[in-house]
Amino acid sequence: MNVNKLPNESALTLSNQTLAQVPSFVDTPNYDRSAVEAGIVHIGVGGFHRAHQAVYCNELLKLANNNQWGICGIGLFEANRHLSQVLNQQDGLYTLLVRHPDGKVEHQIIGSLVEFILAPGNKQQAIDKLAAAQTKIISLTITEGGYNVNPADGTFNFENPDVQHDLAHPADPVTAFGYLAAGLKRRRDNNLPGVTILSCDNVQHNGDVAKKMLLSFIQKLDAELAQWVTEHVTFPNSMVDRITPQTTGEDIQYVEQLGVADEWPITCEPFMQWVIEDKFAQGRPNWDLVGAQFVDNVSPYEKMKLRLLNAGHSVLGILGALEGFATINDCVADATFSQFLLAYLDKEATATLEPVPGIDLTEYKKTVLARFANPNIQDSVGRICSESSAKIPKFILEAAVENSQNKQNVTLAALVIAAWCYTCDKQVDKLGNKINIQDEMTAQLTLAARGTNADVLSFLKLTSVFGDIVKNDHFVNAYIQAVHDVYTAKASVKALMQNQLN
Ligand code: CS2
Repeated sequence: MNVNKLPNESALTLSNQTLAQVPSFVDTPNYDRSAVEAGIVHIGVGGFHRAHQAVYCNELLKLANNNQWGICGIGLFEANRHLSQVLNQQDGLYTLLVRHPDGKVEHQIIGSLVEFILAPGNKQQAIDKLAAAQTKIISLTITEGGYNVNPADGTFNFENPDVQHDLAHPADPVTAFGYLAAGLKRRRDNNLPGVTILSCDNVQHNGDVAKKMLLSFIQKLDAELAQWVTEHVTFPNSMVDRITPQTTGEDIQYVEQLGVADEWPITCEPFMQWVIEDKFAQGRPNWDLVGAQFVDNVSPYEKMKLRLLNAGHSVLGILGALEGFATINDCVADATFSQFLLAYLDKEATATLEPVPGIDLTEYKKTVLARFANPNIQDSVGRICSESSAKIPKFILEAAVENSQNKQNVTLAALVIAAWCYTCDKQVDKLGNKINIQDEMTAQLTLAARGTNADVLSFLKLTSVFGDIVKNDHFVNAYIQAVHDVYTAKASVKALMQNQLN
């Protein structure tokens, strides 16, 4: 977070005690927070969770008889310490700024997060919470990379040193899987009923993936526990959506001008969507009363969202970084970028989609473009490009592989991957400015990309990101041409994008 604190003496420090004095134009929780129980434990309380699931829960808590569906957040990492301090000091309250394209801003204080545990230093407390009888749902936003999947074969990556640590020291976990295993073991040992593990990450079949990865891990640890989990725990798939940029110093100042001192407000777009498979072990909140959708099969919704919205973000982000654009709205304001994006969505992404019940894909794509264009969201290209090594395989490559198998067009995806290779190799945009992209795999990506001169396929041979796509001739042919074009154009990708449109 880019924090630029501006002390405003008269602003109210947000807490339970000051809630009643918050100006009336700010929507506040109208329910008794002291009566709310945390039936949901959520791992990974990033901005997205606070703009999405916590908001659905807040709306539901406003309706009668839903007190059991508050949230206890768990932060797994030391990096969550600041968040923990802020939330604890503000009694879990924070301000949501919903920014509309026309400049209108809705302000809302969200009260559904009633507890927060910083796991490092409080491991037992975190495990106790996962194992508490009151906990009916454990939800996750642990990021695409957090599922620890080997891209080459979809198996659990046991080589991860943190996983090895957790297998050797199951009572002292550091990974999400280690914590889940410890919490589930205690539930089983205490003869408690099972629980629902609800993945809210941008991963196709996120519930199935969570189940497969967790069971692989637990099987190694304790085969009987794995059997218990299979019988007692459910893993609904879900599709989640709301664009949530990183909080900035201006957001904090904006809230202060409203008269509220909130150290970590959240900004988001008006659009929100949540489609969930109705498969809960111990009941569930009626999120459908506040806009979520329960369905039997989430797959078409997930695929649509990942391949249109998330892929669209990566297409713009990767190409936009080379062009020197700072935000996604800057990218789509450029005609070549918006036309290229539409061409990618129409020619390469839509070709891989099945019909989605109740959704007109042409309309959906128009909405995606309009959402990206919202000038008040200012979603940074840096956020979109961060952790591309975990995102691009799921957002773009899976579709490219399907298109290759069907001998469909893959040249637009190939251009994006070639541009990503160039970025990892040279790390400067077309104006010569340094491109800084946060990625856990930066070292491997850079090394692989730097081999391109000697071996044009060097980048694609990074199997931990690309699986075995290098064996796919249809994609490889398009990629070789794209690498040649991008390296000749030296970061000036716009003309190459234009060529693809002619
Ligand atoms: C983005 C997502 O991380 C990304 O690259 O595409 O965070 C996106 O903004 C959300 O999935 C929107 O629901």
